[in-house]
Amino acid sequence: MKIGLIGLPQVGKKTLFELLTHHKPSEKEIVSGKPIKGVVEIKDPRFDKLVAAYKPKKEVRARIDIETLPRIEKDTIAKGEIFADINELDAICHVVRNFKDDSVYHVDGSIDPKRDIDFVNAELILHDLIFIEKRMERLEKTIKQTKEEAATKEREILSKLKAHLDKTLPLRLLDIGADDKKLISSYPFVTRKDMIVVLNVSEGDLKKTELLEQLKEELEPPKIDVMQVSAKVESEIAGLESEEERKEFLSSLGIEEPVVFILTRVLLKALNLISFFTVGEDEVRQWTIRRGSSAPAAAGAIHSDLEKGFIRAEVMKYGDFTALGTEHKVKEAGKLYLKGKDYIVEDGDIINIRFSV
Ligand SMILES: Nc1nc2c(ncn2[C@@H]2O[C@H](COP(=O)(O)OP(=O)(O)OP(=O)(O)O)[C@@H](O)[C@H]2O)c(=O)[nH]1
Ligand SMILES: [Mg+2]
Repeated sequence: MKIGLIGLPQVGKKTLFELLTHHKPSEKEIVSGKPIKGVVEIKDPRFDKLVAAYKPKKEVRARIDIETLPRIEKDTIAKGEIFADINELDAICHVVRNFKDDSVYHVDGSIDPKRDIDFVNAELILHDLIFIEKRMERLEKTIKQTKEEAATKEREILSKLKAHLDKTLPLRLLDIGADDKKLISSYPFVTRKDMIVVLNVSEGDLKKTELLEQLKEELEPPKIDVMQVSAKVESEIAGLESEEERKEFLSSLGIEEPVVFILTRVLLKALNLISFFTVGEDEVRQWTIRRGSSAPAAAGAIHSDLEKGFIRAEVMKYGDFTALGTEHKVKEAGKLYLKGKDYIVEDGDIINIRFSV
């Protein structure tokens, strides 16, 4: 899984990236004009509870790859470089500036999140449209020369997609049949990606949620999730030595949850991922899989041998575990379930895979 931070110049992409990954990009990385790569650890309070209960030798959080992409500008489409990178992503995080700071310039001279969101969305749609138009020109030629049936079929699908994009709607909203999906799977359509808007606000505005609520409502139809952070202040707090101090500062600013926790939730939802856990004295670990995955698929996320040799899964529900306190008590209560190949894993399952190789 890979997400990417995109946005206009000077909106806080790098600040947010550093905060999420604890990786400070080098000057070389910054000037390269290439995506800067990092890893973000999923923060989940359930994981911390399990670690407290098992006190394992090793604790491993689930991770998601994250990149910060070069800024989007008026001539970005013409240059076209960034879109190949966007195409590699599973989800796009659009960082939008809503902080006031006269020392940081804004390309359009004023702070207007809605305008910036519309601009970037329009650029993404335009990219997909231009791609389709070019592709259709080529198809027309092929059709004229060879009357190839596949080309005619492809033209038909593309004109359907084009009609949709012409209404300034992202392709993510279009139901595309399985066969058609296969046909277009190699095309770099960026508006098919899941999308999240991260509103970067001034620290004093964290408690103001009118704009956030308004954007949530407006961006629901195009299926874009919205969250609010103050990247700069959080990274300053993250730099403080003691946990105590960090907590105090966060709560004094009305930050109930650090951004990583919020982002974790929003991200997993956008990517349609759920978590399951493996536990023991040696290791407590969180894993992510697509919602709707079967127990053998979960086993496969751990190791391919576990999927191949899958016999059954022992499953504890996270809620049962916290309610009863120990694995032993869960078992006594008859709530350690044995599940077969058809079991669909649920969010929060604590799983032990029985297998033979
Ligand atoms: N006041 C304030 N400044 C911020 C905030 N977030 C980022 N900045 C500042 O804005 C400037 C740009 O931040 P970056 O994180 O480098 O932004 P970017 O989007 O990577 O910028 P480009 O790479 O130029 O597109 C820096 O001076 C940051 O310190 C914020 O929440 N509040
Ligand atoms: Mg940057």
